[in-house]
Amino acid sequence: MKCLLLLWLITAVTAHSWMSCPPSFDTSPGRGGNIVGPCEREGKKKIVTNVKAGDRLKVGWTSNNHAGGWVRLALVPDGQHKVYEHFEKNVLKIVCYGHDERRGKTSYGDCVHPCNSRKGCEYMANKYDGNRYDTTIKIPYNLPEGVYILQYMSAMSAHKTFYYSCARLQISGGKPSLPCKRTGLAPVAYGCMKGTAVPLSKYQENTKMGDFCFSPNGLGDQDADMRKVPVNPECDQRITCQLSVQYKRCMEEDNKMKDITNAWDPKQVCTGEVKPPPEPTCEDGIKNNGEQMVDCGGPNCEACYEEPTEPIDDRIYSDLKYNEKVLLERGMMEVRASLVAKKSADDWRFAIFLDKPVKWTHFWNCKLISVNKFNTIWTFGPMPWTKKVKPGQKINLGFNGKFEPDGEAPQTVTKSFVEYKPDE
Ligand SMILES: [Cu+2]
Repeated sequence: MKCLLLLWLITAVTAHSWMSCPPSFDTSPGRGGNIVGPCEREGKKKIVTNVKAGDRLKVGWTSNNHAGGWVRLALVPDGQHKVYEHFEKNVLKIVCYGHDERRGKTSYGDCVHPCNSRKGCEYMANKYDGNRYDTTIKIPYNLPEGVYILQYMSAMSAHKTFYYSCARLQISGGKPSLPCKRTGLAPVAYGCMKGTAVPLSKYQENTKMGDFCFSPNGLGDQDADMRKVPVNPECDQRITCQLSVQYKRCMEEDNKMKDITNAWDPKQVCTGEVKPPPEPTCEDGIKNNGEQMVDCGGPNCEACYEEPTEPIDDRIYSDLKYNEKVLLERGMMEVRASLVAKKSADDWRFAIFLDKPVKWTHFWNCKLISVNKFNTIWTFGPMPWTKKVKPGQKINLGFNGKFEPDGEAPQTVTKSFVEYKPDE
């Protein structure tokens, strides 16, 4: 019985996934995933990756035939890495585990390793390209010089438990005096394929974003400079087809796999040039380039819809105060609008135009008239007690909403408050 149990344990820990970029605590051939955590066992020889404050670092993991789920990345000082809670309170971000996005290549939580995992010399430079088994992280500016442990945690595909993997980073050049208190949850990547067993909420349970500075002089957004070449672009997160449960199909899938000269050292010699992704365009099918929607709007592409204008003649207010408050890490937005009417009207419309989808969940002194399919244009009308407007009357409107907490705050492009005449 004991023998059987042991055998089961050994098979249970083979395959699955771990961090391959930067090299983890265990880079040995045939190692398995680790479900004990907070880190896998570390060998006698400690592998350290050297980075400086402000660097970008490629972080990748083996697909091992799996698809869907998330990866939580956290960073703590060496010595604090034996305790789960320390990682929970120092989360960097939650990103997609990945899946093969090519047509028909992913089914039932699996794809053929390496799936569409990026090769060495390529890196993720666009937050909407997050399904390829890697990401890059920003090394915070406010950490005292020393050794830190980067933790990977994922319950990919249909796995019911988390897998853990850690890497040792020597961080220098930080300014510990920078103040960067954060209270919210860590941002979650956009557009991830879900895992089938463990929901996102389990990755977020008891967590808090770490007090990290991502700008040289304060809080900042950790992915604002994602196009910057990471310090380890040569790192190939795929390792080899030997890890695939379908070795032959893996070899067919990506012939370049066999060119990896030292399969067990993920820090490969980069044979080609570092290949940053193509410059964003208005036709690439990705919401990038400051676009408002996919391939439209923003400073570089054509407008997604006709920009709203408020006809001066229809304006019925003299003074409009508009305050918006954004809780970036929680994905929450509040707007308070207060205005003073300058002439009388029997009915009115208040419209809010946003540069990113917001779902207004609560509003006061008004009712919803319409919203566009992108959740970016919202039109509200009066409640019975705010319908008739007299000169000098003050009207207060309130809106509470939610948005995707992917590190980007929505902004009001414009708003309009006009008289409404139904026969027009
Ligand atoms: Cu598995």
